[in-house]
Formats: sequence, structure tokens, C-alpha cells
Amino acid sequence: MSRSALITGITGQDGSYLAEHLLAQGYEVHGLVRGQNNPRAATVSRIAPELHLVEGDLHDQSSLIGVLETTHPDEVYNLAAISFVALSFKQAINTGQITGLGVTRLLDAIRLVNPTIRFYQASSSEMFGKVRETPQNELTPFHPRSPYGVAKVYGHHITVNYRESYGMFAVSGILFNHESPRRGLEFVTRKITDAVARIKLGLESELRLGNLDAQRDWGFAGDYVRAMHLMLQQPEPDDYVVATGETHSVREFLELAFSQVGLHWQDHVVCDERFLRPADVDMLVGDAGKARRELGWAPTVSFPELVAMMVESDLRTLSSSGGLAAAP
Ligand code: NAP
Ligand code: G4F
Repeated sequence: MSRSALITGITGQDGSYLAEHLLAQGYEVHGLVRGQNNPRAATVSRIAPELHLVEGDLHDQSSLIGVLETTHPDEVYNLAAISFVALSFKQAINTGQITGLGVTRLLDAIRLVNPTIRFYQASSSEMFGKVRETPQNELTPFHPRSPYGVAKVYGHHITVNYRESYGMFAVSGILFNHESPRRGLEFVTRKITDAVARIKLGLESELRLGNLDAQRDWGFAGDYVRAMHLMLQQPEPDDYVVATGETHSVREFLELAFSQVGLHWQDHVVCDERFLRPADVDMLVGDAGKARRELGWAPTVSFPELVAMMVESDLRTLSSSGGLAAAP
């Protein structure tokens, strides 16, 4: 019999890649969609037509219980969150409710309906924040720098707590930044590649950004969803860092993205303090040694390949839509 999975956050970047990956492995896949007419549901259904969409919201625990009772998943992947760090400063309480407490609502629903379900929590390198050591691994202490990071630390600890308290197969994947042509336009990588394509096509002339010195460990989202699945196939539940082990600045990303279309970023980028954060994470770089050894996981897409993939995709999409399209 085929295995069954429930993915929250199905309309986000990772949701669609994970759905494709699990469907290719023969899973029956259910995706949780919130809202009465979520416009992003149609996009993910187009990407993964065999996906079953179900209604629910991390704010509403009875909706989660209902979904677990009707879909009977063997595995639950909790990808839903307010995931944009800048927004979390403006909506700190909402972020705590969804990105933090939402994890408990889902874990507790699983405990009540079927505690043998295997659970994946989408934890984040933002938990390391003001880093205590470099590179960061599973034992590095947390020092979050945003309401988002604080909420993710809560989500991480409650996942470990349900594992230790109730013997549940609950794991926390501490993933570093991962990007793709499906990345939301609010995140810096996609904001840059979309702008590069618009400027190249003559649709716009400038790009306004905040902190160009920030350094991130950027990988490809398609690689990272494989690690999520592998974590739930292990004999024992455990937590893993997933990262490339390389770090690059926003400035380096700009350099590569603009030069790919024969432009100089210095001619187009304007620093705008509206995009600075009350506190930022200066530098992240992960040590994914444990994931390599125990999961056999390794990234397949290099930093230059990732930038090229995203620029090419935005150029293609905008060229074919006359400058109207946002998501490929
Ligand atoms: P994303 O594109 O921002 O997607 C977030 C998803 O959460 C969307 O599908 C959104 O649905 C859903 N959601 C928000 N509030 C909800 C609620 N109240 N109830 C149900 N669903 C809700 O995020 P992503 O990049 O795919 O990341 C997936 C997860 O990994 C997130 O938890 C993120 O924090 C975490 N993470 C991401 C990265 C990264 O670099 N991408 C790194 C580490 C950890 P709507 O369509 O309804 O808005
Ligand atoms: O692309 P970002 O918004 O991603 P950030 O803050 O690193 O968070 C992402 O990765 C986390 C994993 O570490 C996830 F948990 C989280 O959900 C999300 O997916 O910003 C990256 C850097 C920051 O330092 C930011 O200050 O880019 C800097 N930046 C400079 N100008 C900008 C901009 N970021 C955005 N979004 N927009 C700008 O104009």
C-alpha cells in the first residue's frame, strides 16, 4: 500500500517541491490550504496535479484534527509559517501564534488522533542568529535576532519535547536558506533575480535593497526537500542541519546575477533604509556533516548554478508574459 503524507505550507516554495518529490516516490499527498479562496492553490495544483488539497489553518486546532482524521497520513511535514523575517518584526504576535504555537497545535492534534504519525518540523538557521560559533551545527546554541527566529526556537524545542515526553517520531530539520525560481518575491534572492530580468527587458531601471553585507548559506530548495523526507525514513528520530557549507554576501549575489545579463549592479542598486531590519543576522554558514553521514544527503546545485537558474527563469517568464508574470 502506498504511504500517505500531509504537507502544511503546500502553497509555499518548499511545499510544491516536497509534493513533487513525495508523489515521485509513490506517496498519496495531501496539502493543507488556508483561506476560503487561496489564489496560490491553483498554482500548486498546476505544478502537482495529483495532489489532494484540504482546508485548514494553523490558527485553528479543530481544523487540524479534522484533516488528520480524514487524510490518515503516515507522515506530516509542517512547512506552514509566517516565514518572512521582516514581516515578523511588524507582526510579532501573529508570528508567535503561527510560526511558534502553530507547531504545538499540530503536534497535539497528532498526539490525539494518531501518535504513530511521523512529524517533520521546518526549523531554521535563523535560530542561530547572532552566531556563537562558525560553522553552525546541531549543537550550536541559539541566539535568535527576530520574532521569527524566536518563534522557530519555540517550534524546535516543542518538537524535541513531544519526542521526549510522548515517544513521538518528531524531528526538527534546521535548514539554512534555500532558494529557487519558486521563491517568494519578498525574499532577497528572488527580489534580485526578478529585478535583473525586468531591468534587462527595459521594464524597470533600479532595485532598492537594504543590508548588502549580510552573508547567507544559500542552497537549492529542490535539494533540501530530499533531506526532509530522508529524516522521516530513519530508524530513530533526530535533528539535522541542512546546508551547503558555503557563505556568500548579498553583494556577491548581486554581482553574479547582474553580470549574467551583461549589466553592472552598481548602476542600478539603490540602498534604501526601509529595507533594513531592527536587528539582522550578519552571517550564517552551516555544517551539514551529520546529514551527509547519517542521511547520505548532499546538495547538487552550486551557488553560481542557483543564481543562473533563477535569473534564467525570471527572464523566460517575464519575456513570455510581457512583464506581467510573477511566479513561474
Ligand atoms: P513560504 O514560501 O513563505 O511558505 C509559507 C507557507 O505557510 C505558505 O504556504 C502559507 O500559505 C503557509 N501559511 C502561512 N500561515 C498559515 C496558517 N495560518 N495556516 C496554514 N498555512 C499557513 O515558506 P518556504 O520558503 O516554503 O519555507 C517552508 C518552511 O520552512 C517555513 O516554515 C519556513 O519558515 C521554513 N524555512 C525556510 C527556509 C528557506 O530558506 N526557504 C529556511 C529554513 C526554514 P498561504 O498561501 O496561505 O500564505
Ligand atoms: O532573503 P531574506 O529575506 O532571508 P532571511 O532573512 O535570511 O530568511 C530566510 O531564510 C531563513 C533561513 O535562514 C528562513 F528561516 C526564513 O524563513 C527565510 O526563508 O534576507 C536575507 C538577507 C537579510 O540579511 C536581509 O537583511 O538579505 C538582506 N536584505 C538586504 N536587502 C534584504 C533586502 N532582504 C530582503 N528580503 N529584501 C531586501 O530588500
